[in-house]
Amino acid sequence: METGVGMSFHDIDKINRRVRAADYLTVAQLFLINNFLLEKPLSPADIKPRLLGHWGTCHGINVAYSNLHYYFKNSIDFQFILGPGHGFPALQANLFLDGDLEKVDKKATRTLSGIEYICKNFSFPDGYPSHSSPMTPRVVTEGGELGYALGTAYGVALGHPEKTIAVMLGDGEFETGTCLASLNFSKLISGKNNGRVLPILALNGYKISGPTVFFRKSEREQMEMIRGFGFTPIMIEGDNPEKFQHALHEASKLDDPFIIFKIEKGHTGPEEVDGQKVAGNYLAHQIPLPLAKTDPTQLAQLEEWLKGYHFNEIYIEEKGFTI
Ligand SMILES: Cc1ncc(C[n+]2csc(CCOP(=O)(O)OP(=O)(O)O)c2C)c(N)n1
Repeated sequence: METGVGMSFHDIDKINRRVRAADYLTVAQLFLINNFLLEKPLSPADIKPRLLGHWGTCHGINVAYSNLHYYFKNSIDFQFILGPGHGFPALQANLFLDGDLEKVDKKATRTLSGIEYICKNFSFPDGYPSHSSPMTPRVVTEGGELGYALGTAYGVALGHPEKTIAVMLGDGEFETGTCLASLNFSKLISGKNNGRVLPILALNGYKISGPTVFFRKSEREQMEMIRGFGFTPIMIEGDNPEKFQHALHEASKLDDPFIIFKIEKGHTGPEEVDGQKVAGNYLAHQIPLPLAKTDPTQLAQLEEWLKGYHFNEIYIEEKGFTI
């Protein structure tokens, strides 16, 4: 059956399932050292002794990556660059799901043992760093120091007219001089000799400890600022695949498209912790359940959060991944 923008319900479901899988694997990397498929009730022993990493940006990355993956299939002329490098567990989850990670790291198989491997090794000495690194397939920027992703994307595009480079930017990153100055590249690098750069600004509203400036502008100011730099803005909101696919289709018809992707920070994660609003707030930025190992209430919240992705429908031990 076809939907309004020509996608079948099967395809919409396919993207949604992939996002759920990537979200689950993201949260698992942040929290779990055991019980990766939740075969038993979650216990304190299943939780990492030291919780490191950043949740808030990850769902947005998983939505963007999954939609780009669906739209561009496996084109070798497509490249993704991640600005908010602190969202590395999300990038890693996607590289794992596509089997790209396994090609460079034989232990990262798309099996329970591979899931265990990426979780145990995330942000661990001698394991994977907390951000992209030379171990990350097709990496061109580390993302630890915010601001360089957009300029890097234009660098990748230089002299490669066959390429499309989607570059995800954080709205906090969008306050750095480097990122803002790189918007000028749209006036300097274009035409038939270079690749296409597709900026995707993840407008989740918050940086580490407060709201972002761009978020507090009116929609008219947001759109006009982007237009003023020579781009045509396309604004979408939420994680509906149809909207995202439609935006990518519209972008493909433009010379200098710029997607403003409004997505709640920490969406799909805990709404409230200890009486404080977390999803849709700066408190979603890092570890939203910092006491998951020692506080039974937070442990129960984590279990409920993980179960909400229904990963058992996506990964079945005897069959492997069903996506
Ligand atoms: C140049 C630079 N300044 C400060 C930081 C510290 N920092 C890490 S994450 C973060 C917030 C990023 O916010 P945003 O770009 O909006 O990403 P998201 O909200 O998607 O996590 C900051 C300021 C940094 N990594 N790089």
